Order: sequence, then C-alpha cells, then structure tokens
Amino acid sequence: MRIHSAVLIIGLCLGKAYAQNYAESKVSAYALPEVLKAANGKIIRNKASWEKTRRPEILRLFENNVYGEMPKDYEDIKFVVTNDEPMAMEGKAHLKEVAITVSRLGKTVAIHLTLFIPNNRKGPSPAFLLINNRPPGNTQASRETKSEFWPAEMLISSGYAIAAFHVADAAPDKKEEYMNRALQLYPEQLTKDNGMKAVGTWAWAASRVMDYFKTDKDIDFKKVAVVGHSRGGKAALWAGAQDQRFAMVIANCSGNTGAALSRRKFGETVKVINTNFPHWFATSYKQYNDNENTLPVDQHMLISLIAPRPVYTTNATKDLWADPKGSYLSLINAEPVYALYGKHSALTAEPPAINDAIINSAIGYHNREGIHDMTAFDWANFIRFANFHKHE
Ligand code: GTR
Repeated sequence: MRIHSAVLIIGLCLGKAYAQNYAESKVSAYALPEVLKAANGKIIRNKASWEKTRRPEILRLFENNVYGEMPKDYEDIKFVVTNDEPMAMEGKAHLKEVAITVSRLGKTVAIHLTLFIPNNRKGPSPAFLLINNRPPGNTQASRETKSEFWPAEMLISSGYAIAAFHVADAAPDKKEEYMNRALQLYPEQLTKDNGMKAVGTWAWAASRVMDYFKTDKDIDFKKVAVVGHSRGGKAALWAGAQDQRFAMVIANCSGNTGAALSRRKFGETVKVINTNFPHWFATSYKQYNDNENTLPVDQHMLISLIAPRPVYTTNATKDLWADPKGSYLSLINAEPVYALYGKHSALTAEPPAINDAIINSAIGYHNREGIHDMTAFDWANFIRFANFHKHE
C-alpha cells in the first residue's frame, strides 16, 4: 500500500515535470547562433566561402563541443564476404554478409554488415544503410522474423539495396562498455575532453561501410542514404555531416542532439541526455548542461553541414520528448545554407499536417501519427524522398 502511494506521488511529480517541459508557453526566448556568420564576423554569401571557411568552422565546433573528434586514419581495412546468397528473398535479392575489419595500433574491430541488393535492376543499385540501435533481430539476414523497423522486402521491391550494421559492433550502448570495441583502436580519444564516444563511433562505423561500398560493384556508391532512428538518427546526422560521401541523410525521431534545437529545452534537454547517457557525447558537451544558450552551435547547424545533399527528418505525434516543433525549426533555420547552392526547399512556415510528407524538396519532413518508433509508413516516405532525388 505504502509502495503504491509512493509510486503514485512520484508518478504525479514526473507527470507534472513532463507536462511543464512539454508546454510551448514555457519555451523561453532564445537566439540561435548565426549559421552564415563566420567566427571573424563576416557574413557568408556564397557556397565557395561556406565551404572554405564556415563549414569547416562549424564542423570543428561540433567536434569540440558535442560529438567529439572523428578520427579518419587506420592502418588496415579488410572486407570478407562471410555469406553470399545470390537468390535470397525467393530470388528477389542478393544477400551478402560482410565482415569489415579495421585495424590500428595492433587492435582490430569487426563491423558485420548485412546487405540485400535487388536482383531486378540494371547496373549498380542505390542503397539505404541503417545504423541499427535496436535488437539485432530487427535486421535479420535470415528473414525468419520481419520488422517494420527495417522492412528489407519493401526496399528491395522498390529497387533499393538495403543494408544494416548493429551499433554494438562499433561501440556497445552501455556506459561501462562503449569503449571496448572500435575505441580500442583510438585510445587517445578516451582521454580527451573532446574525444568521440558512442554516438561518434557509430557514425565512424557508418563511414567504414562506405569504404566497403566503394569496392562493391553492385552498389551505386554515389547514391547511398544513411538512416537512423532516435539515437541512431543522431549518429546518422553526424555521419552525414562528417562524411560527404553519403548522398542523403535520414533521421527518424532523432530528438535532442539530433534534429531538435537544444535551446528550446522542450522535452529532453542537454542535461538530461548527458546524465542518462554519459557515454554518448564528448565530455566537453556536459559544460552545456542547463547552459544551452552558451553552446556555440545549435542543431540547425548540423542540418546545414549536410547541404546541399537531401536530408529528411521525421517526428511522431506522441513523441513530444523528441520535440517535433524544435526539429522542424531546425530544418527551417538550415534553409539559408541550402539556398547558397540554389537548392529548392518546399518547407512551409508551419509544420505540415500530421502524416503529410514534404517530399519534393531538398529538405524533407513528416510528423507521423503515433509513438516513438520507425515504421513502414516512415520507410515508405524515405523511398518517395529517394525516388524524388534519384536522378540528381
Ligand atoms: C531515449 C533518449 C532519446 C532517444 C531514445 C532512443 O531514452 O532520451 O534521446 O535517443 O532513447 O534512442 O530511442
């Protein structure tokens, strides 16, 4: 009985705290850092100075203050196809399971890639790569269980290759264990304030898959979209910002330190995410706990780093924790950088109606009815978005 009342009281308190956190009226006024104003005060007016000055500046700010450095060197990388089934999915797809083995300083890490390529195709296939943060069963090669989180059959019948690796191969998603895989190759990262942690390492691993794709003649290396959900979405955005070989970036319900603006402090905040997941972002990011207004960046600048490449983000109506409005505002505030490249954005001033997708646009978006998840509805729109951009 006593326990019940305690639970009730805690529940009511939490409910109240969340209700306050979810009130638009509680969002205080904030000023976003200007994406087109360089550190020396000069206003960026064309893509040449964006690429030469401002883009590298912003990339460094994110490395030093949010995601940590992105090491690019390694001594060796090997690709071994461990399973090859040319007639998988009842003959519709070629399945390849590939061990991507990376070595540095005498240490080795293996990223296991599952890849289905449509057999009904002319030439190399465009591909989607999922950074899988959910149980590995979601991206099963055997297809005994099928999950909407990675609807491989749907992608294959739409003419796209579909690939996935599991985040635990690169960095286990636990504060006591994240350092035990790929970070063993980069021990210097573990001692720096701006060293990469789990989310950075997942993005690093996505880039190693690109290294593999470059060698696979069945894949159109110039047409690879990196996809992630939630924490995987944060990693997908960071991967796409860092590695311009990704032609498209898709972040589903990515929320705080993903697509959502930090300064709104709506739903999950920097302090909450750093406290609950101390192993995700650089140690230096913790100085912004309850101190978002001093961040030299906000998340619209992360979206900007993806320009001119198409970017698509989503939210879900019952996932206020991920701040749908703040994610949409992030996209709107990245538009000036896409404009430098003459890229058309069809974003409307207000977010589109629930379940209405903005597809014919360099920056795409939908807010799906429902909970925090990645569903067949989300994927159907990713495919529409990729189809729209296919011939660019
Ligand atoms: C939550 C976290 C979010 C998001 C989510 C997920 O607990 O607060 O930032 O990453 O997990 O990955 O599903």
